[in-house]
Amino acid sequence: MTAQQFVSPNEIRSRFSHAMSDMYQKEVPLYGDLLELVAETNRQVLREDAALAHQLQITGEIERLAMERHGAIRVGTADELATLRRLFNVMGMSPVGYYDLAVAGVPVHSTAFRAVHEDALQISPFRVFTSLLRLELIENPGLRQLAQQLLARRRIFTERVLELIVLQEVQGGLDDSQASEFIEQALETFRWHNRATVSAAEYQQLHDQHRLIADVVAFKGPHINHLTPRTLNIDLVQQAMPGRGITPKAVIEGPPPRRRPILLRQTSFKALEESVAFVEHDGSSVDGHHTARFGEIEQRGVALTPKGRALYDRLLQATNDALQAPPSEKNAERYNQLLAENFQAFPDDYATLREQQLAWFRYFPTECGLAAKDSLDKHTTLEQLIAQEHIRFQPLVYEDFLPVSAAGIFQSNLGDNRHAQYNAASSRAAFEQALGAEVIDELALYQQTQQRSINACAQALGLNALAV
Ligand code: OOG
Ligand code: NI
Repeated sequence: MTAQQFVSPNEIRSRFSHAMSDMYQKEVPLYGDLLELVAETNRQVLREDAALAHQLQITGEIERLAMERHGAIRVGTADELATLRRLFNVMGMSPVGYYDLAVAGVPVHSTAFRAVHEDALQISPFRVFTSLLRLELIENPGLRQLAQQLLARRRIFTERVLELIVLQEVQGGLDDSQASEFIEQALETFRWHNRATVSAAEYQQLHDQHRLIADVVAFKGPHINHLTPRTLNIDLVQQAMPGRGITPKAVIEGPPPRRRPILLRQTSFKALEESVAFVEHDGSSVDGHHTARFGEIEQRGVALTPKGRALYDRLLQATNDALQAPPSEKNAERYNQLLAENFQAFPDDYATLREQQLAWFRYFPTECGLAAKDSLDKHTTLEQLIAQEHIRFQPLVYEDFLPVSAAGIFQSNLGDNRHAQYNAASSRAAFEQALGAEVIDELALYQQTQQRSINACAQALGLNALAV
């Protein structure tokens, strides 16, 4: 078979992302309502903010906006995680970033599977936040053993999807009918099962240790627990949610509202209580319920350099220190006020963010730059070209996640007010060993994208090279 007959991984990802969204809309109709609300709000924002519409046109983000979403899953073993890595690789998704959530009281560590090149992200920015349960953090040895046994018994992948993954690895791709079958089979792993694999008493034990543990261990597979569309104005959507019968969490995670958004702001509605059947040891069923699946929205802003990220982390930490308690309904107002005050120290215009090297940007030649191409001084610098308006810059959108925000999302949806403390050290090496690969450093990806845009400017303007 020749490469021409293979469906590109980008197309498989794009098709899979749609199939996943269709499945989740059927499983959780409130997600469909949220999609509608976000689409309406995005249309309104684009109508009212011509500058933003123009910016998104230049970067191409406008074309991917409606299809932009992330999902989240949780797995229990190294084998499951390593096979997921191979499954996502078929769709051109690689593990990017390491997130340790134990420090925030959630016994998992995570990565995000996503496309890495801006051209691939443009075709489908679909990402999956994937967490591995840290069984070693279960204190009770009997319970740890029960969890291990349950996980060792289950098979979260269909036989056929495993064959198709191998086929893809051997052939180097999948043809159209194999790709369709792969999508259908891969979807099965993420489907909701309302029949638990444990008895009601076992479920209760797992649940009492940590609700998350019950969610990972007591079911047949890693059901997708939310899918998140991207909004251009999260405050508007948050305000409109109650009118649609959707109750949002108390505070929006991430930075405060700004003229120029940075990183990522997220909010969600509480997980739904769903009917499940427990399976007793005599084979009979017992009715019960489980809460795990929810809806989330996010607003993405410019990606930050290490220097910008350090400033972000510092201001967020200062806010939390001043609040002296986890953000909740009770202190939401004070939290928002403290957050806004602290973040006054973060420049809020793109020119300053760029000059101070706090954020990443993409550079584009302007019409007048292209027109002046033949008369440009070969030794001209990027800064001079910007000053002459021969090159302009646009924010490079953040494609990743934030550990403190992720922990906040986890906690609010687990209804977990206990805020457990885990002292175990962050274990990126152990995570990578389970994954069977190293995670990619997201900062290197932003730097490469920025540099490619500068190289493209140099080429379009007939210059040798340009430095930042
Ligand atoms: C993942 C929670 C984190 C995000 O967007 O930061 C998350 C989970 O609940 O499994 O989805
Ligand atoms: Ni999420």
